[in-house]
Amino acid sequence: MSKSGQGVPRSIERRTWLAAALSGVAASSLLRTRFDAVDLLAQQSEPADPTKVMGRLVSELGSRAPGEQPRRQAGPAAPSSSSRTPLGDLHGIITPADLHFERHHAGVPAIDPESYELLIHGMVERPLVFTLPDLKRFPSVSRIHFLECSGNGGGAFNPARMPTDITPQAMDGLLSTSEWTGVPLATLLREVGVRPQASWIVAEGGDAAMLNRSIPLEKAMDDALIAYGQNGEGLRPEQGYPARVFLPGWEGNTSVKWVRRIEVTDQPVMSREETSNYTDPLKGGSARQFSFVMDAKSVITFPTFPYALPERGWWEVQGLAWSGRGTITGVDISIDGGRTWAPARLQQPVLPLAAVRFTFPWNWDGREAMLLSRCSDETGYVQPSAQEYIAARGEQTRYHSNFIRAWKVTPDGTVTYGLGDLL
Ligand SMILES: Nc1nc2c(c(=O)[nH]1)N[C@H]1C(S)=C(S)[C@@H](COP(=O)(O)O)O[C@H]1N2
Ligand SMILES: [Mo]
Repeated sequence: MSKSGQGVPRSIERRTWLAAALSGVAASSLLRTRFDAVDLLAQQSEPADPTKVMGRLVSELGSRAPGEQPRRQAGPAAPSSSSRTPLGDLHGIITPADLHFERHHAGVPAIDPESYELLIHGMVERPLVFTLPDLKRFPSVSRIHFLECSGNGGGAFNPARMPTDITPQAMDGLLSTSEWTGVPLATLLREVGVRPQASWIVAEGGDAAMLNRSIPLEKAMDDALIAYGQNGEGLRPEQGYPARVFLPGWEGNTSVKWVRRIEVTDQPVMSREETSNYTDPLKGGSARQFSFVMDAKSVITFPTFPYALPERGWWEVQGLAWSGRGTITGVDISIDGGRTWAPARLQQPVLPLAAVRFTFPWNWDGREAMLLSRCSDETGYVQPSAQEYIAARGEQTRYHSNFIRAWKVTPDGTVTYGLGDLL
């Protein structure tokens, strides 16, 4: 009881208590009336003291706090075909399902789970059709993995005009991490019986793009999933409901959504998505093909544009690091544009082929600073500088852009993308 006793009239308090003491279905309508009355009064008495008013009742579906409204953001190039995860608004490593980035070549199809079928055929002993309930009868696994579009970070370097006013979401938000649940593709391939001569599979989506990609049989038999679950619930329609291919650590487009057909073959099909798209132009007019693995990459998510540090003193630099080759083993931070480096702390859990959150306590002295992060993985791979990256790949390719980003903090606290200053 507060000393002043202000807030809700005593009679209502008693009724609230009475209502809360009631239980059972028969009392539910009575409860609703009582609580509605309390809610109305709570609205009238500003500012409401939450310790004096019965709170909002339970609900079938939760919602975010009014002050926490992160949003996906349409991509700059093709606004209707990709949206980006608000990397700077999130904590830990899991992306809430409704904020998982999207990349659709022909929109989100409406697929009836009742009539959904996955056909596996080609160089197999027994071609089979699996319904969604069929898929769920097999032994399931749940694994935490990142998914990244190979076009992610394409805006981090522009030889014509380096951006400064770009957020981590706009630059690298085609990255999300989920707990994916499904059946190992190897289980299904054993069920149909792969012929010894087979060496590839071709997965095809049931959307209007009918996106298809060739995948080496070795990967399909290793850690590939047919996923139907995402962070504890069924896949979101945007993520491929009712089931998608999920290839841990590999470029996003190989994780074929709304998968309806898998053909076992002895060669890649050379589809549009692996010839005109998703090959990486190199210097001298050649191109990399089948650049499946996503290279190790780290991005600082705080402090970044458009944030302004209000004062000098202790700030926690934060970000995410991930590698398609395995587990992240370290992240180093530089506050002086790469002259000196110091190790960041890796927050648990540190999982293979999953984003890892790193943190670095920084005592800002109020002078200009240039913040960089550089990660390495268990294979010894070290995230390259932009100079090293451009020397190896040239200035043409927009895929697999994993070089070190830079954030410039000026004495007034303003933070902008600063890579242009380092080139
Ligand atoms: N059938 C189908 N699968 C697809 C796509 C698509 O358009 N159609 N887009 C691909 C691309 S380019 C990426 S990056 C990932 C994106 O997955 P997400 O939308 O769940 O984030 O799905 C891939 N699988
Ligand atoms: Mo993609």
